[in-house]
Amino acid sequence: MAALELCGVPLRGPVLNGSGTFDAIAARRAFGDALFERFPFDAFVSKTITLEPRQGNPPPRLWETPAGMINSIGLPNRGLEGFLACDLPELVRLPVPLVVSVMGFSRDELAQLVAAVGERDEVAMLELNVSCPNVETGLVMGADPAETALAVERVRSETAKPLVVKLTPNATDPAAVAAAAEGAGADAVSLVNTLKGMALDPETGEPWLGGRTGGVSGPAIRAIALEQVAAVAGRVEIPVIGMGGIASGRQAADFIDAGATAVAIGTESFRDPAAGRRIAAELADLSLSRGTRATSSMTV
Ligand code: RRO
Repeated sequence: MAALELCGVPLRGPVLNGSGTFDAIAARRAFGDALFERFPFDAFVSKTITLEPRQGNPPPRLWETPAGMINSIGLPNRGLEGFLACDLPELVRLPVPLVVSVMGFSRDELAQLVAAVGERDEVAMLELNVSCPNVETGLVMGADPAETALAVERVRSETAKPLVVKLTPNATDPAAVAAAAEGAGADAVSLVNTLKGMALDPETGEPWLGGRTGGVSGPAIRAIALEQVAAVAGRVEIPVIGMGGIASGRQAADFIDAGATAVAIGTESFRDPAAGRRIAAELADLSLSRGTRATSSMTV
């Protein structure tokens, strides 16, 4: 029996991955069927795809910070056709529901992606990534409530599948953006994407990252993420998927106490690819010891 439902999709537990932080296809190659037997997450969120293929940003793409990292990956992906032909057939073999993350450079592009991905039976939900910090235009739809509402309104009629809007912490008022997404028909919101950041090469004083700036993630941003999750959960009725530096069951429980229905693990999976399972087990132990935590039989 499913432990919870998220937007009507039964999940065996509340621990997801953050988009782009776990390469399930490479992990399957490395670990074989053992990956399926002990899959680290209760639903799998794909790396964000775009309409056209992208190379991503020039290297270097990562910088380690105290208790975190900065990435400037720049959305490398095969594009919609390549994803449907090459990645989707691999991802459907995963033993958990599949969430496909999409990002468009315009509302029409986003709508095209949502229509094409949404019609595939293998896809349980879609994530609208309106919050990537590493695009060359510098424009982030999700920084503005009105832009976010227009994007969600534009794509809403393209699919009956649940739409999860991924929010940026780089907004003046993330709760206002969440409310705008909800008003336009989003079924859930997830947050936080990464905080905009920068590192300089100590030798040259020039930006270290090939994309000059990047997105900060990991424990360094957890307190900020927790506050934003609490603010958003206090403002919307739809489920909230909370993430930002979660590295233990105790920390996952904090996000649930702050109002999240589910949590996602991101940077911690780079350190330990099995972190999702460990954190889920720690969270379940905490739930049992408390007896009442809402992860055992929740329907949203
Ligand atoms: O690919 C990236 O550089 C990236 C994406 Br799409 C995102 O949503 N968040 C992030 O930190 N990096």
